[in-house]
Amino acid sequence: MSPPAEVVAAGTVAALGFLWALRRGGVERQRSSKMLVVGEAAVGKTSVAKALCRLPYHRDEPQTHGVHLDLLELAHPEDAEATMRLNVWDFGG
Ligand SMILES: Nc1nc2c(ncn2[C@@H]2O[C@H](COP(=O)(O)OP(=O)(O)OP(=O)(O)O)[C@@H](O)[C@H]2O)c(=O)[nH]1
Ligand SMILES: [Mg+2]
Repeated sequence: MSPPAEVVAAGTVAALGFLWALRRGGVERQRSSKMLVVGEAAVGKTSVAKALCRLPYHRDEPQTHGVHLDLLELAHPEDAEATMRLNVWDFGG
């Protein structure tokens, strides 16, 4: 595993620290992403976000106030030990 870009940008000492931590087994790969769902009101953002997260469709889905968070967890296609996480931020329009 190579040091992430932000570690490389922090300089040689940070990159070496990362590599030492990796060698000790102290670095755990993060497999999470964030998706922001934005757009005009009542166009179906929440319905799409819920479908993506395998939640049931509601014909009378209430308006989203502020932001609503959903989580989609998926098995990694190549690493049976790993779980990938998508944090879905569904904003009210
Ligand atoms: N016919 C139809 N209705 C839909 C579809 N997707 C969503 N709706 C309906 O449209 C309305 C608004 O859907 P939402 O998913 O709440 O829309 P939203 O963009 O999240 O709305 P805000 O949270 O107010 O911004 C709800 O009554 C849904 O049931 C669709 O594909 N077809
Ligand atoms: Mg909504």
